[in-house]
Amino acid sequence: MDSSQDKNAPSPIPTLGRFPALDRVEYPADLRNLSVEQLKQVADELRAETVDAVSTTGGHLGASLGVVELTVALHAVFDTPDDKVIWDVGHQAYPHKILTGRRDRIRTLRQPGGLSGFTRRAESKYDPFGAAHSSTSISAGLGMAVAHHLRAEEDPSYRERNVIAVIGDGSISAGMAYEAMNNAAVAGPGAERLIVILNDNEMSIAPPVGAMSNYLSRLMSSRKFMGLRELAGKFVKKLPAPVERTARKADEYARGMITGGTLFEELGFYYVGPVDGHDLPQLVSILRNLRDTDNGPIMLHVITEKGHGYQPAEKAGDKYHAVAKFNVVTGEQKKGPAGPPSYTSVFSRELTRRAATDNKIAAITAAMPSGTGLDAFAKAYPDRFFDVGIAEQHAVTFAAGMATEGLRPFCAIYSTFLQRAYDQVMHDVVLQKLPVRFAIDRAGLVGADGATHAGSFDADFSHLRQFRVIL
Ligand SMILES: Cc1ncc(C[n+]2csc(CCOP(=O)(O)OP(=O)(O)O)c2C)c(N)n1
Repeated sequence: MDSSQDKNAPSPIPTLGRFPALDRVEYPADLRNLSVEQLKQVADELRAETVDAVSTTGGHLGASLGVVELTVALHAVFDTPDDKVIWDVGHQAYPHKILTGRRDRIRTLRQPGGLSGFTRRAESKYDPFGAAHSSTSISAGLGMAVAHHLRAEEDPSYRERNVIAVIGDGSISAGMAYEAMNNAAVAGPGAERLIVILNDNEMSIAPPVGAMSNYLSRLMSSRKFMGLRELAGKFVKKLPAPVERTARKADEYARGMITGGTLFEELGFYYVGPVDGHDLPQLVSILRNLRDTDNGPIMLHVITEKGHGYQPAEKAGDKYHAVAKFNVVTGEQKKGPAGPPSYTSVFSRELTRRAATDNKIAAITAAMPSGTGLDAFAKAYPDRFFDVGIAEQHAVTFAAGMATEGLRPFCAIYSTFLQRAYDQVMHDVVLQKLPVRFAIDRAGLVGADGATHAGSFDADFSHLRQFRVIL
């Protein structure tokens, strides 16, 4: 999507030097009596403020720019912080932080003593759940929704709340997201207040991989954007009686009863979409409908563009996923002084070199081909390279399976994300004495990303040597 031809195109950056609309919004309540036109101006200024702030701190820019309209619409429609908005991973929450009383500290992002680059419960009551490792939002949101119901049963003054989990198309590839969806339809009363928003920008850090990603692309291309007319059919209950029958047909069509349901409907979700995630007026009216329906759990499929509204980030989604400090006008990122070769580059070069003479070597990443240095290996040996998506547990056991058949798999995973697969390391690799090699990147303390990204348990791997697993 080129924003210069887009009807929802935000004002070009960096022409905005002042932020008259944004200046009047300290907390989400300040959005709730604004017209849609005024909200649009807030969104444009919020985008410019996000670019300007991240240019001075570095951080996750692309994902944040993609959800500016969604952030404004969510806070305008829902009664946050009592209604809960959970941002999966949390790396796209910079605009959310600006609108929730943290604008004055937004230029301390990722600095010592400053705002976290992710959501943190300790930082704000608008962050109902801390994140940084992906794919936790549906589980946490479901837990909150069910808990609200139980508490309301006990205490009649307690009001049940909407819970909104915003999850990306990359993060929904992880097993944990499916475990949560599998449970949502049967979790009992309260679960109907869960709204999952699938933020589909057809990007993870790298282009997303796997059957789910292909499925979402097909879903997107086989259906035109859902407009307000189709949406009306989704909410039959709210329509006057004479139009109900026609609307019910549209509802059945939209639910997939006539055309064949979506995967989400098969799992028991009420699927709505796809909708244009940069069309603020439409987002506001869709979210208002979802807020007032009892049809949940709901899956709202929103299409966005990573980096939307800032050309350098639109053009190179991968390079602007996370950025160093940069020049707003040119988009040029500041390079630090050259240091000694990194662990990543040495591993990348050496593995690629050895694979030339050893065709049993295979390499596995969980959605981080460039971060782990395996992109070079992928180019040279595409048949022996496997990006399994955000699926660390699967990556480890998949490698173990390969090792049983005589391959030499190298599993390259950041230390912090390997925490998710400790059971697989122990149960599937170590106890069976399978020669899987782990290249554990970003070990130890990592700085700006903070505690969630620290490889705090690396030292514990030393005891695995007794099992003669090569580490
Ligand atoms: C368990 C885990 N593995 C890997 C990562 C590294 N990571 C951070 S963001 C990201 C991509 C997320 O893609 P998506 O959910 O589509 O969100 P987008 O950035 O496109 O908004 C990855 C792989 C992580 N945060 N957590």
